[in-house]
Amino acid sequence: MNCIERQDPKVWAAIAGEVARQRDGLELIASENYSSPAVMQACGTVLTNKYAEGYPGKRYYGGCEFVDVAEDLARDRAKELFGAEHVNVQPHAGAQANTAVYVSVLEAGDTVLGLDLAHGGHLTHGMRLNISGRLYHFVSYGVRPDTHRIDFDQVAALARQHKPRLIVAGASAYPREIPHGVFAQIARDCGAKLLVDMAHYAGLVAARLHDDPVPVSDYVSTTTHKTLRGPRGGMILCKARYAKEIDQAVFPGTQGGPLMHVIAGKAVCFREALTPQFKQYARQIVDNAKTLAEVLSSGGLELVSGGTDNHLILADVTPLGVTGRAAEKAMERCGITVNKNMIPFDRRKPLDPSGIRIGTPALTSRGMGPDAMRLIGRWILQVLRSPDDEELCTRVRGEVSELCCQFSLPGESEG
Ligand code: DSN
Repeated sequence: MNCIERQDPKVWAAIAGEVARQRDGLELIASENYSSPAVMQACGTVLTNKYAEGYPGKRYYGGCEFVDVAEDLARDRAKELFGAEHVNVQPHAGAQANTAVYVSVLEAGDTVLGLDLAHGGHLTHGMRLNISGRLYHFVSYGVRPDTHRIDFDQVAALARQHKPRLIVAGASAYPREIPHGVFAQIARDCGAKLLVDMAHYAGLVAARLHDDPVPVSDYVSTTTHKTLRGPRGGMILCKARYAKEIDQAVFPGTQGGPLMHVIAGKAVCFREALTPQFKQYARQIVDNAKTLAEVLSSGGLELVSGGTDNHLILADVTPLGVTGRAAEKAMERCGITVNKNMIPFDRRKPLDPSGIRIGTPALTSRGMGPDAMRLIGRWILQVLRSPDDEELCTRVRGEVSELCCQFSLPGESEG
């Protein structure tokens, strides 16, 4: 019995339930992953006890000599991994990373271009209830109706018309590679700065499989827990000339004490991402997504943009006579976890949209490959064609469990 179980059985029951859920089900949420035991151990250390407001060598508290080592390791490794001139590893999450960039570049009321949430953007790219949309004047660009690719003619026209101070590129539900250089040219032409939010595909950038935003952008923000497979957290990369303003915008601008245990986890993650094995892992994420996309598309799902270049698939499920919400629920009952999602030009509402978003980073971390993807694709199609068929659901649930038994969670087989 461990000490949580002994002291607090209710919390332990929740943790144990989640362990079983993650082990016995198929995790296909595009923004989730399984971090390594080393990353999780770093996050569960005494570093959580330490206050360290400030930066290595310039802290507002004594006793920071060891956390300074951890933060320097994280910064140096992130710089090496992404070829960045400056890195801030303190943002608690991607939303905080984006907010800090906004605080450093913008005044309230300034104009910013960002991808429409309904076309694959993110809450922090100007959604009206988010602080980004409340403080700044965001103008949304979208994807083309025929190709579902970013409409760069529209981006350029909006940039000429609105003369934004900042352009935000990057997405959370966009299945194609983003050509960051095109954004950089548009930003240069209108005198704007460029922020690329690569949270979803940072692992693919680290593995040099996706167009690299770092050389062409002023700022790059990311989370560390999606394709990058680290602890839950955020990070900002920028040109050296912006280092002072970015560091000030994170602390004391928008955050207090950094989460030093998580920063240690980020350092461990970046070291893992520098290995050839990580590159192989990232390649398999994309291969798996392409295989799954082919099966789903040939079974009648309409894929946004017709397929995928990265770790995710956005599928219109309505051709099978089911909505996004019903699809999510039916698949969940069978042990397959995805999220309902708006598709571009969706006629339905966000709480019951036409689509689902499916991602392969987590299952790839379990070691699953194309054979498993083909099986999973067939199960998804069967369930979506008959979402209320209890007998089918019981059979698929059993088959999902059998597959999960063959692929342990990262580190589990090490005992
Ligand atoms: N909520 C995350 C996602 O699922 O894409 C983005 O922050």
